[in-house]
This record gives sequence, structure tokens and C-alpha cells, in this order.
Amino acid sequence: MIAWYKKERMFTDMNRIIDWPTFIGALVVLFGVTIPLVLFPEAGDVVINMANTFVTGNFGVLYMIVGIGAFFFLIYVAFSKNGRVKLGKRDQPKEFSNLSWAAMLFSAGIGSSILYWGMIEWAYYYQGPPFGVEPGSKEAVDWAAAYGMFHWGPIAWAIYTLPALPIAYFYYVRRSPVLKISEAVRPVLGKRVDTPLGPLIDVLFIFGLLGGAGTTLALGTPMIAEGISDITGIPVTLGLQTVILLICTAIFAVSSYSGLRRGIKVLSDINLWLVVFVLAFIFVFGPTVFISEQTLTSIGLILDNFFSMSTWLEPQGNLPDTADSKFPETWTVFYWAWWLVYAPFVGLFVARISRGRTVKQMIIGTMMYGTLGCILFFGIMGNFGLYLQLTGAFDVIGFMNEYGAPATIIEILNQLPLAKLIVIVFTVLAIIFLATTFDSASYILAAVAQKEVKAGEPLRWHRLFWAFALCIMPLVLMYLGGLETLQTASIVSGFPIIFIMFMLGWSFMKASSDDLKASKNYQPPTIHLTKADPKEKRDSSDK
Ligand code: NM2
Repeated sequence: MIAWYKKERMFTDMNRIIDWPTFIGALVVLFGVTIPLVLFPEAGDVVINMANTFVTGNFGVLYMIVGIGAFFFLIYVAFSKNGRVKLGKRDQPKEFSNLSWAAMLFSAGIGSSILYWGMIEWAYYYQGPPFGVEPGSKEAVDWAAAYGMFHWGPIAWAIYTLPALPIAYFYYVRRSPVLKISEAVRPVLGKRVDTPLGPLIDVLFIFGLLGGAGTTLALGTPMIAEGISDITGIPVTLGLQTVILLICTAIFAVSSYSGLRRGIKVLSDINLWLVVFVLAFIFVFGPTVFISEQTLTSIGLILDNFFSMSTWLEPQGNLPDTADSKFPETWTVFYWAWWLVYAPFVGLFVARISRGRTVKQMIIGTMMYGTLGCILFFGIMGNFGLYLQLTGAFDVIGFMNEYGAPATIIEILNQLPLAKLIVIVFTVLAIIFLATTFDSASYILAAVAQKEVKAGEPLRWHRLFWAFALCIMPLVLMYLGGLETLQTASIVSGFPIIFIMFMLGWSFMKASSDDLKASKNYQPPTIHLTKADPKEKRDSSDK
């Protein structure tokens, strides 16, 4: 009887809380793309690649503008009056300490891909450098060390931070219990959000994220498999990769099910300590001086060339008789697109964990901790590999061209003292990094497909559902082929997010400026500024 009653209540709860148009819409799009890819992999591949070439070839300029635009917009907001708005009540303490906040933010926004690209991205640029530089030359070495850091630097983090502004504002200042992208653009779209346009925005975001996550899994799983194979001697097969994928899914499903404080936060804290260990180990036992010097040199090179790097599109490359390196489309535009499909999710997540901070703290914190973290990974791991290459201690590039990137990453680690230990820690770290991105992703997907998120947590079974949805599609495609097509599809499908980003920024400015204007002395009951109004300050200093 009780069980029946409970079951009955669960279903009524479910009917009331789940946002069915978004939920079903997302599944329809998901199957609508996956099933044709499974049935007609070759044709699907051709069509999607054509779409990709079209989008990145013709609209690269839009991606670049969104990147640099988001960066300057956020700097402006941080130092404007809107930046002083507190997310929560006036005396609201920060919900999480700075360390846990930074750890969660980094672990959510960054997955195992940083272990992959941090180690090996330089090797691609060394062979195919930007700006018409001679491959393998001294100049190419400096660009190779710097460009990865740039692709994971302040512009990328600005793309991540922007969506957090309106979302956090509505959730903590206007106190609306909805964590949704469509809700965050309401000030711009008005009642149109209540038409099918609202769910469409959320469905586009969900699809983009599922595809972006597929890209992460496609890179992460073979690398983890190489690590496990190195430790145990089991050969890398599709079976091993499947087991790994399922174990990872089980870990992040449990973490997501346990919730923000008991699951996601605990895993992020462990992640942070393992990162510190691996990076410190490579730094100390690797070429410490070379790593320090090359890292600093890269920071200088990026600062010196910040504007050219963030706007370079090789316009003459498309003209007849002119060499076209395809560097901007293949790398910078691709990267901005990849950060973009993740951005609404990270924005939602950053917003959710930022209660008690000011908008300025949220902006500066995310961009600064994020960039610094990535500099450490690329600086230490990447430059270690580069050093091996330049000294001839290990021919990274030769090995990579023969055995592929995942095996090369593990082989680079094998050049360190206590290599076995490091490979074990690195592999565990990759699994946790993957899990900490996917637990927060399933948490957020559940929040978006609900009408409301009371008490800050989406329904448990719903979080579990998205955890499995995140892994099933890549798993199916891994077996049937087409995983790469899906990645490309996700990048293409992320195209509308460019316009959504624009609306998100505008929404925040409109809502917060309206509220600031409407409130007498800028202090209505729900909105609190951190520092005294400059006018008040002047008054008191006059006395
Ligand atoms: N980004 C940061 O796979 C991952 O690490 C997740 C990737 C967008 C390049 C995000």
C-alpha cells in the first residue's frame, strides 16, 4: 500500500515537474541524428562534414567575434555597477569556499581532454604552425608551446563565463526557481519564450552538449584504455573501451545521484589533489628550468600577440594560388565552437555554485582560476613532451605519427622516474576528470528539462537518466562507427548558440540595469551592492 502510494506520488511529481516538451524534444533530436548515422554512416558523414566546412569556412569570423566580444564584455561588466551586484541576500555567506568553488568550476568545465591536449597539442602545431611559419623551426617551437595555452586561455574562459551572468542573476537576485537557458533570455525575447521557441532553445543546447560530451568521451576513452593497458598488459580493444566507458558512467552516475555536496564536490576535491600531485611531480622530476622558461615565454608571446591570435582568419588563404594552412578553422574556430557548446552548461553550473558571491567575483574568479589552471597543465605537461622532442630523448612526433596520440601520451609519461606510479595516477585522474564533467552535466541537463528546481536540486532519477543518456549515444556510435561524425555534428549544431550568447549578455545587462534604476538608492530588498555607492562615499569624505 505504502509502496503503491509512493509510486503514485513519484509519478504525479514527475508529471508536474518534468518539462515534457524539452525532455521529449531533446530525445527526438538525439534519435533523429543518431539513427540515420547508424543506418547510413557514410552518407551521414558526407552531409555533416559538408555542413561543418560550410559553417567554419564561412562563419569563422562570427566565432572569433563572439570570443573576443565575450572577453571585453565581461571585463566591462566586472568593473561596472552591475558587477557589484551580490548574488543573494546582503549578508549571504559564500555557499562554497574559494578553493572548493575553484575546484568544482574547473572540474566541471574541464574534462579529461585537458590531459589529452595539454600533453600533445604542441606536437600538432610544431608540425603545422600558424602564420606561415616553417614547420619544425625555432619559431614554430615557440608558437607550438603557446597556442595550446591560448586555446584554453582567457577568451575560452570568457565564453564559459558569459552565460553564468543572467542565469545567476535570475536564480539568486530575482529568485526564480528555474535553471534554464530559455528563461535566461526572457528579458530579450519576452513572451516568445512561452512559445515553442523556448523549448527549442533548450533542446538546441541539450543536443550541443550531448555532442560536445561525445567529443570528450571519444578522446578520453582511448587514452584511459592506453593507460590501463600499460598498467595491466591487457591489449586495447573495443571491449576494454566499453568496460571503461561503463565504469566511468557508473562513477559519474553515483556522483550525480548523490548530489552537489556529497557527490560532485567530493569528487572535485579529490580531483584537485591528484592534479596537484601529477603536475608537481612532472615539474620537479622533469626539466624544471625548461618548463618554467618556456611557460613564461609563451605567456609573453600570447600577451604580445593577443589581438592577432584572437582575430586571425587567414583571409587570403581562400584566394587562388595562395597557401591555405586551414589553421584557424581547424583549431581556433573549432575550439571556440567546442567551448560554446559547453558554455551554457558551465554557465548554469557556475551560477548554481556561486551563491553569496558578487557578479564581479564570479567573472574574475572564473576567468582567472580557469586560465591559470590551464596554463599550468599546458606549461608543465606540454613543455615536458616538447623538451623530450627537442633534446632527442624521445621522438614524440615520430611515435605519434606511427602509434597515434593516446599511446604517445602514455609513452611520454613513461619517460619519467617512477613511471608506473605516474601512469596509474594519471589514468585515475583522467577517469575522475571525465566523471566530474559528466556528473555536473547530467545534473544540469536534468535541471534544464524540469519546470523548476526547488531547493537547488533536480529530481534524483532524472539526474540518473541523463547520466546514462550522456554515455549511451557515444557507446552505440563507438561500436557502429560515426562517433567522429557526431562530434562534427555537435559543433555544427552549436552554431545557433552564437546568437543565444548574444541574447544572454544583453538579457543580463537589461535586467540588472532595469533593477538598478528602479530601486531607490540602488538598494531594493532583493538586490544588494557590495561597496558603498560612490555618491555616499563622497558625502562621507566631504564631512
Ligand atoms: N573544452 C574545454 O572534454 C573536456 O575536457 C570538456 C572541453 C570545451 C575544450 C570540455
